[in-house]
Amino acid sequence: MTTQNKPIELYYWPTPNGWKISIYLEEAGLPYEVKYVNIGKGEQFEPSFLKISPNNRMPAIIDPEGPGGEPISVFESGAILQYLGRKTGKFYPSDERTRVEVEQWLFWQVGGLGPMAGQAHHFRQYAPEKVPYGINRYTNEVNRLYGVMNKRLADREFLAGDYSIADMASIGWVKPYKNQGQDLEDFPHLKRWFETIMERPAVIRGLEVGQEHRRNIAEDKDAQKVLFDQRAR
Ligand SMILES: N[C@@H](CCC(=O)N[C@@H](CS)C(=O)NCC(=O)O)C(=O)O
Repeated sequence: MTTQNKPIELYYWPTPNGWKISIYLEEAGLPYEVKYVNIGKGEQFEPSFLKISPNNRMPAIIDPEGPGGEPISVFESGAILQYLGRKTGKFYPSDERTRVEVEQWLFWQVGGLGPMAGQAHHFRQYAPEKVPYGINRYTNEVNRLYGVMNKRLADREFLAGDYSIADMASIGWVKPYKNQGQDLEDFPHLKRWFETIMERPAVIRGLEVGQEHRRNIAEDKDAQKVLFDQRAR
């Protein structure tokens, strides 16, 4: 059992990428302290945050009790999940075959489902002009990815063996399926997976973290300027 005396600092905003880590920390029972990074107000550009997350994106963590008992910071949600999984031995199997299974689906989420669903949200909800090409392209791509998950889940309960960091990475990106133009009735195995995971008490708690800060970016022009007008600095 991992004993963690000092809480893990979670740099967070309540979005699908942030939820991955609040869910993990709740599932693993690790103590943590939430440091809100208001991405609609530009707090991701604070020099102190860029030091731990040079890509100006949350989530990130600082574990005061990292390797050798020294602090370590980690950015990129997939790397954070792997780090925490190795640290605790929970939800990230150490057997090589099952670990590879989990990693394939974790990277599938981080490199595929997340970015494509993000673009679907962008073109469907946030783009100031309705661009049919962008809407169709990303709505179709998310539809394809949901189909891949649905097939995968036809003969197994979770994406990769037991419930794992791969499922935790994906659940928050399926939660807003309506805003991605999808209908879970078209994907019965995915729907069953979604409903099973959404009932887990730790998932419910993880999704609740900072819920009071959630804003509709579609109605917030200042946040749109901060988030959608970025160039190299
Ligand atoms: N690949 C990153 C993506 C993280 C990400 O896109 N985070 C968004 C919120 S969901 C963010 O911090 N955006 C701030 C910005 O765009 O400046 C990860 O998986 O951690």
